[in-house]
Amino acid sequence: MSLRDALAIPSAQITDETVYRQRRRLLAAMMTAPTLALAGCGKAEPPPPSGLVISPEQARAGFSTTEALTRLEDITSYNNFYEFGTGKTDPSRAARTLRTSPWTVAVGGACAKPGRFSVEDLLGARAPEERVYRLRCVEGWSMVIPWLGVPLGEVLKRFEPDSRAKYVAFTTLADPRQMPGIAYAALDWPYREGLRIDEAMHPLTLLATGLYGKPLPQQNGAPLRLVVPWKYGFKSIKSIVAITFVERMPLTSWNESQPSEYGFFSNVNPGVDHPRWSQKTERRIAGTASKLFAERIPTRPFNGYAEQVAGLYAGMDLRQWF
Ligand SMILES: Nc1nc2c(c(=O)[nH]1)N[C@H]1C(S)=C(S)[C@@H](COP(=O)(O)O)O[C@H]1N2
Ligand SMILES: [Mo]
Repeated sequence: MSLRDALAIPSAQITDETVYRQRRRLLAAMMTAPTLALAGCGKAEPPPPSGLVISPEQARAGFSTTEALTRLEDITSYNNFYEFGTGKTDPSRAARTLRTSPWTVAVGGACAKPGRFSVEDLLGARAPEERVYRLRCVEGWSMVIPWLGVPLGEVLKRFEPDSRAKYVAFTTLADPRQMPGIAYAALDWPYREGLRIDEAMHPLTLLATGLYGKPLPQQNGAPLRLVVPWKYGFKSIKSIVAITFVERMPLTSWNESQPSEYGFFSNVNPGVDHPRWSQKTERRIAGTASKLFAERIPTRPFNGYAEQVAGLYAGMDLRQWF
């Protein structure tokens, strides 16, 4: 069985985080199995602290990391999803009522094959793959999350964007009956985000459908959310209902609400501070440390993905295009 096959264990078989971590250790053992067979009764190398198995290719591509994972409990109870309230624990309680099936996504704009699609049809035949990414919120905290998803570029290609498609705009559901936060003008609803087409097509950009081997919890943006690991977390828009290819830089919710604080690009950049807080360090909520005792670590340019993405911004003044 290949590593890829092993990771395709149906999500229904994976019950919780403990099982997920055990599965990673099992995979580690399988990777060293040939050596074991030769040695007869040898002992496998202990897995890295997180239990992750990272191939050099995955590491080079930025698709995974050996950094300690954030606990499932923290990923699902410390959220930003303003449609369900602005408190960190609001979404974990209020989003339980979000109906994620059936769910349709409208794809349109500058492309040859627009339409309305179920999540299944949108994703096509491609099986979700695992990506372990750092998530850095502009508020100064970060997590390490094992996502499941499909590269966004692979999905977008099927709609045959044309030469006018310079950007891609995304929209979140805005249903006041399901989303109590919509009653408050925290943002101008619906939540909107956007990427330049080359950012959208970059292999690191993920359309996530799950985490920790299971479908996405509602508070994390079920059934379908964007994950752009080198940008501040607010670019990773949740519960997407529309994807539109556009010619001009689209208006995005945070940029619209506070243009001097939140730029369109919003690449993680310790050299450019937010007007109200420094971006030089971050509280890493991971491993056994709870959110209260999270360690402060230096923030890296492009959230540690500079090798993979810095080239997208060659020649751009990143102070001007923050
Ligand atoms: N629709 C929508 N998407 C959203 C948000 C939101 O409020 N609404 N918050 C963003 C912010 S600020 C962050 S940091 C991440 C948090 O994702 P998580 O709760 O899954 O960690 O989601 C982003 N996507
Ligand atoms: Mo955020």
